[in-house]
Amino acid sequence: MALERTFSIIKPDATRRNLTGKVLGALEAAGLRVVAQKRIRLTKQQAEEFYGVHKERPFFAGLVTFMTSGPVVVQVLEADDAIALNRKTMGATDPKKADAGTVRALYAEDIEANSVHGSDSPEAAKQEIAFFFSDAEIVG
Ligand code: FUP
Repeated sequence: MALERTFSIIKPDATRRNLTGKVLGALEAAGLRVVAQKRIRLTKQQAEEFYGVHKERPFFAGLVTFMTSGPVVVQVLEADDAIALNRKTMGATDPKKADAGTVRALYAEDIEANSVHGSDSPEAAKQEIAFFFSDAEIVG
């Protein structure tokens, strides 16, 4: 297994309910190490660009409104197989379908306000990390 980095967001529904620490604890308990982290408020332009692959989907406008509705915590996480490990720890997009004990099963409100984002491929991870962090901000 190779040491890998992935990109993660603790979303506005989680920061609003003061769950940043609970979510972070679940990620760390799974073996993911935080190597970069900052709390920011996404602009509409950033949210639209970040979720650009979904721009033709019916949920796009609602997703952008939600993602800009409050602070988020953006993170770079490191572990062996970090991308798959983080996806497994997050659970399915729809919390009703998420395995018991996953972050989304525990904390998500619904399919939109689903508490966390995690990159779904090495290409996405590279692109998403570079979207929010400079090399100097990542300290392994
Ligand atoms: P995921 O990779 O699990 O975050 O899921 P997707 O990339 O498929 O979706 C990205 C985000 O779009 C989800 F986190 C929430 C939002 N979404 C909806 O609001 N409604 C949907 O039906 C599907 C996704």
